[in-house]
Amino acid sequence: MAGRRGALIVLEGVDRAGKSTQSRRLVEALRAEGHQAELLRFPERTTKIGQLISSYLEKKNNLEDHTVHLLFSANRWEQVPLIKEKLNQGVTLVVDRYAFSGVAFTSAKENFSLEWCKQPDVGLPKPDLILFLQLCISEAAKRGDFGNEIYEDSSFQEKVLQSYYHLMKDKTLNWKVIDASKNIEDLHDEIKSFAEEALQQAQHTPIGELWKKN
Ligand code: NYM
Ligand code: MG
Repeated sequence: MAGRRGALIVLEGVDRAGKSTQSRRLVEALRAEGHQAELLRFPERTTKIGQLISSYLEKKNNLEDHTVHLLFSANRWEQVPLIKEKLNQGVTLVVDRYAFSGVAFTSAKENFSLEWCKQPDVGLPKPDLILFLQLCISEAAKRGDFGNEIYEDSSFQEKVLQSYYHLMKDKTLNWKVIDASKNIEDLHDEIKSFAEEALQQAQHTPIGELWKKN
């Protein structure tokens, strides 16, 4: 049908909550139902900015904390033309991390306020749905070792989780909290039904702007 846009669906959560697995599963399920759906992820490591971020995460080059925060944001902005084009073409985008990861991870560092961290991402396309895969850090740690990247340790992840809880108080956003300790299938079923609901609602609402007061 002409004019139908796709939905912008974001998965968030601490490392090892299952975001990547569930994002892929959701795209497959939506396609199987005949929807157009594509997967995006942030950081998108393939661009020039993404390569800088990737080598920072791999501890191959150090970057000043504000600088890396702005690079993560720039890495989202560089995809905005594509995001808008796809949504307007009717493609639903399932996004593995978005601005909420940006804020949660940087604000877990000393001397970074939530407000400062949000600013560079103000005005990004607003997600129609944010699925928060909730898992406590001790459970996440049981899923095997965290990797070798920067931020991958339990005490930092605990701070990240607290930052997410602050972000979730924002009732202008459509957060759905999901118990990520469930098995993969049950989690998938729950995520799929929230996604279907968001797809319906997106048809009747224009693409919004994240964190804009209006
Ligand atoms: N991360 C991710 C940030 O610190 N800021 C951001 O804006 C984004 C999108 O990158 N530990 C962090 C969270 C992860 C790390 O993500 C890499 P992944 O999903 O492991 O590739
Ligand atoms: Mg990771």
